[in-house]
Amino acid sequence: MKSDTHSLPSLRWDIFCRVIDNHGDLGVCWRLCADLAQRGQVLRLWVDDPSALAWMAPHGCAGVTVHAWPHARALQDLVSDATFKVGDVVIEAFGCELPEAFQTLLAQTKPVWVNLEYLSAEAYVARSHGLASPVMSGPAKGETKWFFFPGFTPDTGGLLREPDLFEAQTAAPDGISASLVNASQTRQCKFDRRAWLSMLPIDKPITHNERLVSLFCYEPAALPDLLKQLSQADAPTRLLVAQGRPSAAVAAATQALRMPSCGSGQLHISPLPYFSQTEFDHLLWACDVNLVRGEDSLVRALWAGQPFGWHIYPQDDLAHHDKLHALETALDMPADLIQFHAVWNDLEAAPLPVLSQATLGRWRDWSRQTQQRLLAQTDLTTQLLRFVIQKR
Ligand code: TRH
Repeated sequence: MKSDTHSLPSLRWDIFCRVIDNHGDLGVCWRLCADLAQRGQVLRLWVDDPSALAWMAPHGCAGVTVHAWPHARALQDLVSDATFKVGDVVIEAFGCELPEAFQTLLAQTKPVWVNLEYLSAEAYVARSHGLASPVMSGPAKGETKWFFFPGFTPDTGGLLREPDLFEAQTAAPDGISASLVNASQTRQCKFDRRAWLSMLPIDKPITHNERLVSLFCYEPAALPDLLKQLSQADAPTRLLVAQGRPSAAVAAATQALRMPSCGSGQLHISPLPYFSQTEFDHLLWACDVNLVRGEDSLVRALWAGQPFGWHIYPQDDLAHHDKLHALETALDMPADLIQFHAVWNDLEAAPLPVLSQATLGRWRDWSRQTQQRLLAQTDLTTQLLRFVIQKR
């Protein structure tokens, strides 16, 4: 599916990303690069730790080249290389400071310089989106950076959503999001849920009566409570656990409960391999409930349109509490889902609300309505392209 941004001029982009911890910084930058490239843009991604790309994007993407973060020596070489040209657009992701020598080059060629910020539903986002930030010191003194804030309302930069995302999803046999797509559009990419699940490299095949819950979280204190609840439920659940911190957290929780590592009662726990971002999307489309975390997987869970719980990235000063409340308000979450989030994010030490069929049914309705509402918003990449062209 072509979006109207395919007809925009092809620009050269330099995107800078520093991996702080976890996978979100690189995850967002990669999705943005791949989306821009698919719309005819040409990108260099400069990243200090590209190791996670080996599983996130094992096949790379035509139009995107990945480069080591340019430290002093490499920059000397760039500065003295007459063939090296700074891109038409420079993005510093999440306020990562550009290397000084690169700022010197940038001051000569004056690209559009954008600071892509973290996603939040808080009120400051709409106030700050699109504002100029004059550079007051350093080699690029006198230049202007522009703030670009992702967000959930039309007065923000929007959410990443590739033009073909809903075409890809519509082919799911359970008809996920079918109403969102014009049936006459060519379906380039078909997702067959049953076939996908049957190919999963896990310890035990999934049976049709199992409820599927994906788990991608940090270390929620309520995790043992969740495992206990699922093991005592009246229907079987398969918990599909992402690699890394989630699987370590589940191992600790089963140990604390003296539960076998594969679960007990109605609960079977299956560890997952690391997926590519495309396969991670498929996981979220295939599951009945998605427990996600951070920034990028939250957005993907919204696009999956299934009930979800969000484990927000915890901050030392508890700033994440306001961020969580802002999301709950912006998305008009049902009261019991807000309660689930309070417990799941350790804001309240109470029992986790029970994930009954009736509750999940209501959360699913809400989730699909929310998805439809957010689809009315212009996606982030389209907005960014228009913004950059306007500032050139
Ligand atoms: O990894 P995260 O917790 O990243 C966090 C958050 O973005 C947080 O806001 C930020 O401040 C912090 O990093 C520094 O969660 P997130 O954002 O969902 O990123 C995970 C990425 O990993 C996402 O792009 C999906 C991808 N992924 C895969 O591609 N395959 C997998 O198997 C898994 C588990 C994740």
